[in-house]
Amino acid sequence: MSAPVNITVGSHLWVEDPEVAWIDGEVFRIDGQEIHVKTTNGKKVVTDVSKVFLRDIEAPTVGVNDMTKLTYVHEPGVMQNLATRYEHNEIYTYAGNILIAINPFQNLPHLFDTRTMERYKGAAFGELSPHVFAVADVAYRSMINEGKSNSILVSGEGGAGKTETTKKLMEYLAHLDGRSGTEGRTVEQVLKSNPVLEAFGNAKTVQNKNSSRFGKFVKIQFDKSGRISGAAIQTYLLERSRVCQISYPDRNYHCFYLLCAAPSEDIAEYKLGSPESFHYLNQSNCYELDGVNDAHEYLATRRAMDIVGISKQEQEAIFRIVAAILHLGNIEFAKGKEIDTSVIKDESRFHLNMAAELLMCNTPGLEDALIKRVKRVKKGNVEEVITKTLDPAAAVFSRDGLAKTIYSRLFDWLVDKINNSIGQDPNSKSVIGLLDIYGFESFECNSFEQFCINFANEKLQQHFNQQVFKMEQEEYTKEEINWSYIEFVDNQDVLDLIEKRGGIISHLDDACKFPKSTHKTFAQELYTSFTNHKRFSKPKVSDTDHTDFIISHCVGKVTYQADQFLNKNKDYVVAEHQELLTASKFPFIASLFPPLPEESSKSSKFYSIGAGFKLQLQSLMETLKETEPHYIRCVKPNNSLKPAIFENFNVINQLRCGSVVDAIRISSAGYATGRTFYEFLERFDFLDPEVLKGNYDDKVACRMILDKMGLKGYQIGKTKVFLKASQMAELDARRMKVLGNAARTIQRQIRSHI
Ligand code: AOV
Ligand code: MG
Repeated sequence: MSAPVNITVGSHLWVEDPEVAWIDGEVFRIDGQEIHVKTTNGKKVVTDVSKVFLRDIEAPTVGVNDMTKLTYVHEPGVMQNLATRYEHNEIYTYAGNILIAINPFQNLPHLFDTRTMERYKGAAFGELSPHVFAVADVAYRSMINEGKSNSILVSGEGGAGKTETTKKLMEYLAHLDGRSGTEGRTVEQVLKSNPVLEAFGNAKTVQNKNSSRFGKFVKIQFDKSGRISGAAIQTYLLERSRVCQISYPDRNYHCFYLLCAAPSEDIAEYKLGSPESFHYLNQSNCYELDGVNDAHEYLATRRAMDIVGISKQEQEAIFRIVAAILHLGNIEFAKGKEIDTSVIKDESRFHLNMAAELLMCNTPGLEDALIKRVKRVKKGNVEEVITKTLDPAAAVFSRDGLAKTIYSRLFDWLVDKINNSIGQDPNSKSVIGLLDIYGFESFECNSFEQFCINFANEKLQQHFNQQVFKMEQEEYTKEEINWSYIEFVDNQDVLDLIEKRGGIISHLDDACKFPKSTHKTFAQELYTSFTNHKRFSKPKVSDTDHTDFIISHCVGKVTYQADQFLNKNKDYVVAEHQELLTASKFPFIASLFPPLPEESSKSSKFYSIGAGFKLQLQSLMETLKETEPHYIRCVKPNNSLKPAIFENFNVINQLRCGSVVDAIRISSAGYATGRTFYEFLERFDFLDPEVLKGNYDDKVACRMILDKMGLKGYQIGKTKVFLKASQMAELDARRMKVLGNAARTIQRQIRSHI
C-alpha cells in the first residue's frame, strides 16, 4: 500500500515525537509506505504512513471553540487545539455537546463573576465562548422546557477540577434562582453544604490539596416557577482508612487541622495541642496547606455550619468527637504480663482519660473495649463467657477500628443533617443532578479504596460510552439511516471482572466470609480465576509471597496491593465498641450508635463494603438513565499543579481514557437530536402553512417542513427525524421568531380592545 492520495511531498503532517507527543512537519519524500518528514524542530523523521495525520495549516491560530469544527478530527489536532486555547487562558472548549475543562490552577475571577453569569443566562448553546455556565444553562432550560430531569456528570482524574467545576455549576443555578438572604435560604444552604462536607470529607493527597475522599450526587429540585425548592445529597463511600493512616505528602481530613487551629478556649476545653502531637496526624510531616489558614477555615466552617442549620450545640458535639478521635489515636499499647496480651501504656493514660471524657463513656469501659474481647461459648446447655485480651498489634487495630467507625458515623450524620435541614420538595418534578465523584487514582500503593474509586470511574465511563456511542449508534441502525459505525473502547470487560458474579468483589466477599482465608489465599484465587483475562494480570515478581494484582483500567494499568483488602471490605462494628458507645452519656454519641436488635448485637456481623458500593453505583446509574445527561470532562494539564504548564503526554492520556477524540468524531458526524415524527410536527408544523392545511402522512409532512426551511443533510429514519445541532438551532430560531410575531400581534389586538 502506498501513501494515501492526500499525502504528497509538501503536505503538512503530525508525526509522533518522544518529547512532545506530536510534532508538525513537512513531507519531503515518499517511499511507498515510508514517509520522510522534516519536523519544525529541525529533525528528519521516517515513519509509516499509518502513523501520520494531516495537519490543517489553515486552522485558526487561536484554536476553535468547538472541536467538531476541526477540519481533521484526530488526536494531535485535538491536543494542539486545547494547548493553544489554554495558552490564551481559554480553559473551556466544546467537543460537540461535551465540555472539556482544563484546570487553570489559578484564579480567573473574571470568568466566573456575576456579569458573566448574566451573559450566559438564556443564551443559545454555542453562541458564547464555551463555559460551565452554558452547560448549566442548557440543563436548566431543558428541564424547564421539556419537564425532564437533567444531570451534569463531571469526570476526570484526581485533581482535574471536578469539585471546583461542580461548585461553579451550583453557583450558576443559584444565580438563576435569583433570591438571596432569608428569601433564598434553601439556595444558600445548598451552596454552604460544600464547605461543610469538604471540611470532613476532603484531604490533601499527592494529586490534589483538596481531594474529595467521598463521592457526591446532589439532586437540586426546582418548583413549577423554576426556583430551587429543595435538594438531596447522596454521598458514596468515604475513605475511612485516612482517619488512622496517612503517609507523606498526604494529610488527614481537613477538620482535624482546623480544630487544632481553633480559638484558645476550644483548644483548652478539648486539651488539644499542635497537629504534630497527634499520632493520626504526625505519620505524615505535612501539616500546612499553601495559601490556607486553618484558623480562618475553622471559623468559616463554623459559619457554614450555622447556615446549613447545624446548631451551636451540635457543632460543639461534632468537634468534641473530632477531638476525641485525636486523643484515641494517641493511646498506645505495651505487651502485657501474660503472653499475647496488652496493656495501655502509662504515658498514654492521659489520652485514654480524655477520649473517655469527651465520648462520655467510663474509662475502664473504654479500656476494655479497646483491648478485651468477650466470647460466648456453648458447652452442652451452658453458655460460658470467655474474656480474651488482645495483643498490642490487635489492640492498635481495635483502636483504629473504633476511630474509623466513629468518624464515618459522624460524616453520615452530617450528610443526613444537611439533607434534613435543606429539605426535599415532595412536589418537585424537575431535578438537576450534579455528580462529583473522586477521580481515577493510581498511586505507588493502591489499596481497596483505590479499587472502589476506580471501579466507580469505570461505571461512569461506561455510562458515557453508552450514551454517547452505543445507544446513539444503535438508534441509527434501528432507524436504518446512512451511517458508518464509529469504534470505541468498550470497558464492559473491566466491569465484568470487577462486579459480575465470580468477579473480584465476589471473590473478596467469599474470602471475608471464610475464616481461614487470608490476603494470600484471596490473591491466589484471583490469579487462578483470571489467568487468561485480558484486563487482569499478575506482576512478574519471583517473590512467592507477593499478593499484588494488576487491573488494566481504561486509564491504564493499576497495581493493587491485596494485603488490606479483606479487612477493608468488612463493614462491622465490634460488638464491644457498639455496646460502649450505645451506653455513652453523651446523647449525640449514643444517637450515632442506636442499640442493635438482640440477635445481631451478640456477633460482629459482616457486611461487604464492596458489594454495598456496587449496589449504590447500580442505583446511581439507574437514576442517571432517567435523566438527560450533560458531560463535563475535566483535564489536569500537569502534575505539578501549576498554571500555564500544558504537558502533552499527560493530556493525551486523559483524552484517550475519556474517549474524547471518538466523541468529537461522533458528534461531528452524528446527529444531535432524533425526534419522532409526531414530536417534530408538534413543535414545528406551523412553520409550513401547507402542512397545517393538508392531511399529509407524518413522514411526508416532516420532509416538507425541512425542505421549506432549506435544510440539507438531515436524515429521515423509520420513525424519527435526525438533525444536526446547528439545524435544530436554526429551526428553533425560526420558531421563536414566528411565535414572537404571533405574540406581538395578540398583544396589539388586546391593547386595541382596552
Ligand atoms: P477534583 O475534584 O477533580 O479532584 P478539584 O476540583 O478539587 O479537583 O481541583 C483541584 C485544584 O485545582 C483546586 O483546589 C484548585 O486549586 C484548582 N482548580 C480547579 N478548578 C479550578 C478553577 N476553575 N479555577 C481555579 N482553580 C481551579 V479529586 O476530588 O482529588 O478527584 O478526589
Ligand atoms: Mg473533588
